Amino acid sequence: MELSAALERYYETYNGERPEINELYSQFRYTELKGLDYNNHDGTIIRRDPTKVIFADGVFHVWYTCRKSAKPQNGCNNCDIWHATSKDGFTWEEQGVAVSRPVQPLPGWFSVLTPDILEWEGKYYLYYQAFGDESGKHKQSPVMVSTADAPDGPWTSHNEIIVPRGAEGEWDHHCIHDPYLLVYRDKIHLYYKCDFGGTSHADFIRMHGLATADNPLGPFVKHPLNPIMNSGHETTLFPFKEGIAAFAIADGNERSTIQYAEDGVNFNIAATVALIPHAAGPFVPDAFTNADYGRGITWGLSFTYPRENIKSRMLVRFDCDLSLDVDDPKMKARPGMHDAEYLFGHGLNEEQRRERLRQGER
Ligand code: AAL
Repeated sequence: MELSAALERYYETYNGERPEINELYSQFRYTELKGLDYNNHDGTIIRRDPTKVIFADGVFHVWYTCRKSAKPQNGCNNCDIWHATSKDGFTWEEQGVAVSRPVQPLPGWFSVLTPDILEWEGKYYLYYQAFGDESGKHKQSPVMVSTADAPDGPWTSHNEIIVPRGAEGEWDHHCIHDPYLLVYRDKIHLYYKCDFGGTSHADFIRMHGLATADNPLGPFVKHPLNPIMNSGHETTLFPFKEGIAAFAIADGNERSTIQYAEDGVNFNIAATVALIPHAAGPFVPDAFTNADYGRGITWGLSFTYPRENIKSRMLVRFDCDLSLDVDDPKMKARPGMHDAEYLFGHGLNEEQRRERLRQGER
């Protein structure tokens, strides 16, 4: 029987006939972390962009962009990469700086941020954006790496660019953001995001690319099909069944979706979700095991801003059920309505209201 486009998609694209049984659909639940101080969110301490969480030596580890300053500051300038550990994923103990800014003119002198972690042959590799320019503009941001024998460091910077920006005119000319590492099909996979096409944060087009390598220090070879995701902001991916699942966060026509690529390259929408975690750094037990059948994720860290200070940033925990080993129907249930207070909290602003009242008068 001939199928409409919608029916074709219904059978071919989704992992189940209803979201409730779609393995790549989940709600997201959030919890405030214990143990990390923010000076009452006065803007003198920000933490954001967590790596994926790993488990080593009996504890969970995470690294993240952090800035501690005498006066409140906005944006991602003057940041270093910090490290925290936890026994239960809810209470975290900050261990201090893992990687600090190198001296000018080395890439990263302006800020080192948005790290991710790779474990490879018993060593640890932190990859991060190396800003040499002012945050908020088209930043000159290639990827750098530091290495250590243990998660607690000490970290040694390789001080060379590991993934360079594309040439002028190429889609990834302006920056390589959000490096994200997985070991898949015998190769190190480094997914990344690039901003292009616009002039400011508000009108950039954002897409994701892939570079692969046999060695953590490279050479990383960019995939000929790049960009391989047309939407999303920060990169969050995990091995799932034979392929790779990815969050498309915040930007693009396919934002707020979870996507799946059976080959780690050709992504399709697998589910549309609400409250997707920003810069999600999940705990991915099989991130580096070269698994031929990925098991998925149930929690991780993410970041947002505190109600007291829209310009500040803080880490939070998210939970979900995107795992083949867990079945939590509460995470799969149809989301309820929002109450009126929540809806009115998303009301028109004064200008929009005046404009609509004027239209009503005509
Ligand atoms: C983030 C990431 C990158 C950008 C900025 C800090 O959320 O996409 O890291 O540079 O915003």
